Parts: sequence; C-alpha cells; structure tokens
Amino acid sequence: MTPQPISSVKAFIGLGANLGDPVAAIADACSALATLPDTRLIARSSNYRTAPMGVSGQPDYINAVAQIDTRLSPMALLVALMDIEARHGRTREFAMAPRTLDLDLLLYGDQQIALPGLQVPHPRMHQRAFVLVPLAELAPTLDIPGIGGVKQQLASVADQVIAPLPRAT
Ligand code: PH2
Ligand code: MG
Ligand code: MG
Repeated sequence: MTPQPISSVKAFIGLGANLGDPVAAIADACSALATLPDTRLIARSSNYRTAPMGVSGQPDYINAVAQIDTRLSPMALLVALMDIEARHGRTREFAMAPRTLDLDLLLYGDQQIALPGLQVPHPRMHQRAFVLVPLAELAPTLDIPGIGGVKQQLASVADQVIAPLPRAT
C-alpha cells in the first residue's frame, strides 16, 4: 500500500529580538520559515515594540507571531527553529539574556506536548501580551489548548506595554 502523506498541521511561532537589528532579524526569520522543508508560511503579524518582561535594564523587544502549515514533527520543527536562531548569531549566556533572535514554538495544531526541551502550548504564552496581541491579530478565535480563547486571555495582560510598529511600505 502507498503510504498516505501526513496531513499538515497549523502551527504558530513567536518571534522576538532586542539586540542588533530586530526588525531585519524578524523579517529574515519569516523568510527562513517559508523555506523550511514541508512547510508553508501562511501569515505573519505586524511587529510590536514591547517592554522587556521578566528582566530589567534591557532594550525593548520587537515581537511578532508567524503562522505556518507544516508536515515537520514538533521536534523537527524545534530543531529547525534553533538552527535559524543560531544562523542569526543567537547565543545563550543566561536565561532571558538579550538576544538577536528568539523563535518559540507556541502552538502545534491542538496538541499538548510535554517532551524534554519542548512544551506546547508554550507554558507562558497566555501571560504575555507580546505573544497574545500579535497572535490575536492572526487568529482572534483561536483556542489555546488547556488554557482558553486568545481573546479571553488578552484581558488578563491589558496592563502590559505593547505598541504596534508602522508597517514598512
Ligand atoms: N522574551 C523573553 C523574556 N522577556 N520580553 C519581551 N518583551 N519580549 C520577549 O520576546 C521576551 C521578553 C524570553 O524569551
Ligand atoms: Mg522566548
Ligand atoms: Mg526561546
């Protein structure tokens, strides 16, 4: 029997950077997502300037979210994201260190995944305006498995500082 192709999964990637040229790094990362094997870039959000969370004395971040369709497994996708980060000079000095590029696997279809090094949905995404606001731009009616609707979660992060950047023309 011919093997059936694995159906593709809708996944969301959080992008962030606060060193170097964050806007360029995020644009490059979206192009890199579009060229991953067995993967299509469906949409990307606007860029947002966001106050650094969980740390102080760092530059503001630029954050965005991308939506892809992929046939890569969650682990293969994670490895691909880390490879794109490394190509953008990402180093890992300490947790929450400022970074040239951070790519987080936020959602992989409606799956809940707990593997060494990979937890999906991303465990803190529902507490972060810099994830929820761009995600709501792409998918306002989306459900975060185990958490609830994106729109509903937004209310609990309304105090966090986030501002859309004007779109480059
Ligand atoms: N990422 C972090 C820690 N803090 N703050 C903002 N505003 N944006 C981020 O992407 C971010 C952060 C760790 O990944
Ligand atoms: Mg992160
Ligand atoms: Mg990360």
